[in-house]
Formats: sequence, structure tokens, C-alpha cells
Amino acid sequence: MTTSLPTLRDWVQSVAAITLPENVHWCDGSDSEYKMLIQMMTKSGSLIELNQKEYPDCYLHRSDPSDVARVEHLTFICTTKQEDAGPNNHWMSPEKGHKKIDNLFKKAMAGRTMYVIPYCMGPIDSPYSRLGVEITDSAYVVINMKLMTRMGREALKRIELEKTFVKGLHSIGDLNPKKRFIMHFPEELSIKSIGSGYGGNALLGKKCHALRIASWQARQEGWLAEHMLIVGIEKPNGDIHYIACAFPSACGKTNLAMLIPPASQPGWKIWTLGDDIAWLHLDEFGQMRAINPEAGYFGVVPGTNPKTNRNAYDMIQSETIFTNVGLTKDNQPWWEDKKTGQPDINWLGKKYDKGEGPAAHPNSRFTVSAKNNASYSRLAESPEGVPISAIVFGGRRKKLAPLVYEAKSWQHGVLIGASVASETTAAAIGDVGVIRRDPMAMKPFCGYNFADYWQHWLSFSDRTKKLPKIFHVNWFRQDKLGKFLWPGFGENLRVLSWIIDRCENQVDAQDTAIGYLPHTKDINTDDLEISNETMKELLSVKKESWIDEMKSVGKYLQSYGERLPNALLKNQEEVLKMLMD
Ligand code: GTP
Ligand code: SPV
Ligand code: MN
Repeated sequence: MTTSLPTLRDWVQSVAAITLPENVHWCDGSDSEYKMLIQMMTKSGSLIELNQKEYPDCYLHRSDPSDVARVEHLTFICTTKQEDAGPNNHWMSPEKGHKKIDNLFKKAMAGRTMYVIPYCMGPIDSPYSRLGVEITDSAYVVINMKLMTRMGREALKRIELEKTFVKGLHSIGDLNPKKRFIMHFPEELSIKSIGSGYGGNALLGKKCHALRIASWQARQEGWLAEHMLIVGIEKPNGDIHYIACAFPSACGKTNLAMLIPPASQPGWKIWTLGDDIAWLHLDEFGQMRAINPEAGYFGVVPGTNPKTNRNAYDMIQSETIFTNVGLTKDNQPWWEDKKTGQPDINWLGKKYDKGEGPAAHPNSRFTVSAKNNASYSRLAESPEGVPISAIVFGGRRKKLAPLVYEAKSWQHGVLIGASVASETTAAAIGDVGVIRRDPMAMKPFCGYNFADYWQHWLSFSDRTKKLPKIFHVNWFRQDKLGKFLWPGFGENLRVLSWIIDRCENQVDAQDTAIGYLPHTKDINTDDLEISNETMKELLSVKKESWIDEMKSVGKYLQSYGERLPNALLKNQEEVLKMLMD
């Protein structure tokens, strides 16, 4: 296989001339190609075949112990002007960026196969979809891209027709963290990544393309590329509402996207469209519609069990690639909170010893095709996407943020999104559990200046009167002993149900300074072991703490300087004033 498109052919040739691979393999995306790669990797030891009786077609990959998560400190946005990347990004000039990374690509693929992966982000026939080609020397990346994107022949056909595509160049290099960089050149629609084989660092269709580059394009073209799940919530009467939720990494998107309604809520059904990324467009009638650019899930393994997430648990019993989990004696994958089996070998491949940390790495992941999800919505394949009723922001907040509240307007909602803060998680290298601002859950993923991004968000209210309502949720409030106050997971449906009632104007709310809060009676707690006091606590707004919070938000926003949209600061001042009155 090769291509009739000269720009693509020339680029592939020029990359080969620098990286000097032994072979070049154009990926056709077929099942036989996938099988061939699995066989090859199993032979070489880069995949371990799992117990095929219990876990058919499942494999384990162990990454380098220094290469287990995204690396935000090594991720750069390379734009001509530094202000365009903004204070939210690490910046390098395109000239310096190319120079630095091109040096590392010299002979990087010697003795290896170079794979060329044409892919399509979004349904292959959707006008909202975008195309890319990833060149990589990692077979692990190829098999993951096969599960995560529409890749191969069909994608190449569309690339040849449209002639525009994002160029992604990736090599695992020598995995030396000192020679690891993830660079984005939004002005050239290109990505260069070296030195890591893990997740968002290496599967370039995901965070690099579908968020960082796409957010840049989206601003120019009038749409939004967001770190959001998309889920359809079917009410007992058969009506379905689609909502999009932005929570930071490892804060519950996959779980919410596959939620199983608890037995106490009969008649409700959940339909998954996406678990990580949403592309949002206004259609010709001014309705916001969402597509999921991905075709599979790269999900957090620890914590997945039949009680927390039956769908995900069942989905990863077959045809799944596990990365960095432990093993039982009979070669089944094992992770913390799996609830069955015992670990024998840890994620590093050593004998498991309780004193030496968890059996599965906290950021261990499963990769699986969306088709394996029992709650997969057939509309996820629909070219026009689904209409969005509500946008929901959230994060991990031990204190402060109530279980749920609603923005009073689109502008106020943008302020709520811009104010999102959350405890850091194992999804990125660095400290865990530290509160940081993560506006719209996009801190690591927005490919341009947040000030311009918020302006872009605000501009949507000039274009339509039919915008979704905006909410904020927090499943992670804790008591003094560190226990979660809210049961979470399936029970989150009780909160979603209130959100839907609000979208349908079925229920009134308490008008507070921070937004509309539910009356305690309007969150159904039937069959829940939760006291009235706890519910009150979960829905309480502590004035003094919120005043501090809004002041801190004000400081944060002002750190964006002159580019900061006035409307945002005005909204922040209004909330603060109401709190102090
Ligand atoms: P990324 O893939 O990194 O973007 O993460 P995500 O946002 O999809 O998070 P995910 O659903 O994988 O959840 C991350 C962790 O949070 C898992 O260990 C879950 O068990 C836990 N979690 C998810 N939802 C809830 C919840 O409602 N309550 C509590 N207490 N924990 C949750
Ligand atoms: C995240 O960190 O938000 C993820 C995992 O979804 S990764 O693909 O590594 O970005
Ligand atoms: Mn994510």
C-alpha cells in the first residue's frame, strides 16, 4: 500500500530519510493486520498473552517504568507568537521546537519498522470528522490506534479526497525521559512526539490531535473540541437527553458514560456515545450537536468492578489490551478493587508484595473498541451527532463544591467552567491530590491561550438562543475521615435526573449567589443509605469559603492579563458581590 497523494507520499519519504527505518508498513486497518501485529508482539515479548479461557483475545503490555502517564512538563505548543499559546501552555517557537526535536528523530527508527497510520477522527462519513496520519515505530501504538480510531484504507481514501490531514510523527526513541518531548505546531497542523510509548503521549489521534490541534482549528472554524464524555440518558417515558460532561483526567468520565442505573431507578437507560472527547458544533438551526471523534476507550483500570461499573467490567473481559496491570497465578489481569482473584505478579513483572505498592499502576489502562460496550449508542456512528441538552463541569473537590448546581446564564456557565479546580491524579506524571485550576478540564489539552478560549466559548451566545444549560457537579466531597459523602457511580443518575428536570423546566430551584441549587427534596434518595444531614451538607454552600474561592478565581483570571474577556471578570465580580451582600 502507498498513496496517490503527493504531499503524504513526500512527507512519509522525508521522515524515512531522517529516521532510517528498516521497513515501512502502511497500515490498512484490517483485522488480519491486527492479528499479525499481536502475534509478532507476543513473540517478541512486548505483549503477554493473558489467560485465553477467561480473557479471550486479551493481552498485557508493560510500559517502561518511567513511562506510565502523560508528561505535561514536556508538552509544548509551538506558535509563532508566545501569547497565542498563552500562560496555560509551555511554549517554544516553531523554529526552536522543530530543531530540538528533529535532532532526536535522526536515525531514531534504525532497525525498526516505521508504520504509517491513516486515521479518521469521527464517523468516516461525518462532515464534522477530521483526518490525520500518524507515523510511528511502535506496534503497540498501531494496535491501540486500531481500537481507538477509524484507521486504515477507508481513512486513507478520505484523506486522498480532502487532501488535508494532521501530520503526527512519533517515535519511542530510547525512552530516556530526558529526551522526551510532545510538541504541537498548530499553525502547521502537525505534531511531533518522541521518547514515550504511553497513552496520550503516543496515540497522537487522542489528546494531541483531537484536543490540542482540534481546539485551535475549532476556534478558527467556530466549533469546540472538548475533554468531555457524551452520554444519552433515556427516561422511563422513552425520552432521551444527551449531555456532555467535562471532568479532568481520572475524575469519572468513563464511569459516567457507561453508568448502570441502580435497581432503585427502574425504567432508566444509559447510552454511551463517548467517554473522553467531544466535538461540539452548532447546526443550521442553532442546536448544539456533539460527535465523539474516537472509536474506542483508553480507560483507567483500577476501581473497575461489577459494582462500580458493570458495563466496563464486562466490556474488558475480551478483546482488550491491558497496560500496566498485575497478574494472578493463572495469568488473569488483576488490579486494585477488582474484587475477585489475588495478585501474584505486579505491573512491573515482579512478584507482588503488598509492602511495595499496588499490583496495578494507578494509571494502568484498558484499550477496547467501543463496539464491545453493551451500552454503546448506535447514534455514536451517526454523521450528524446528537443534540446536547446540558453541559456539565466537575472535578475532585474534597470540600467546597456542592453535589450539583446550575449556572444562571451561558456567561455565568463559562465562568463556572473557567473556575473548575480539581485534585491532580495519576493520569499525569507529578504530584497527586494537589488542587489546581483546570478550566473546562482542558488545562493540559487546550492548544491555545485560555483567554482566547474563554472568549470563544462566550461568543456562542451571540450565535444562537438555543444553547444547552450549564451545570457543575462534585461526586468527591469527603467527611472529616476522608470518606466520600456521596455514593457516586450508578447513584449519580439521581443527580442527572435533576439536571434533566431542570432542562425540561419541570422543577424549581434555590436561587443562590453561586447558582441554582436543588431543594434537598428534589434529589431522590429512596433506597439510599444517606442521612438528611449528609444530603444537606452535600448541597450546602459555605459563604466564607466561597468568598475565598471567588477571590482566588478572580486572581487566576486576571493572571491572563489584557486578553481576558471582560464579561468573565464582570461575572466573577457579580458573584462575589452577591456572596458579600
Ligand atoms: P481519563 O480517562 O483519565 O480522562 O479519566 P476519566 O475521567 O474517564 O475517569 P474514570 O471514569 O476512569 O474514573 C477514574 C477513577 O475515579 C476510577 O478509579 C473510578 O473508580 C473513580 N470514580 C469514577 N466515578 C466515581 C464516582 O462517582 N465516585 C467516586 N468516589 N469515584 C469515582
Ligand atoms: C487523560 O489523561 O485524560 C486520559 C489518558 O484520557 S491519556 O490518553 O493518556 O491522555
Ligand atoms: Mn481523558
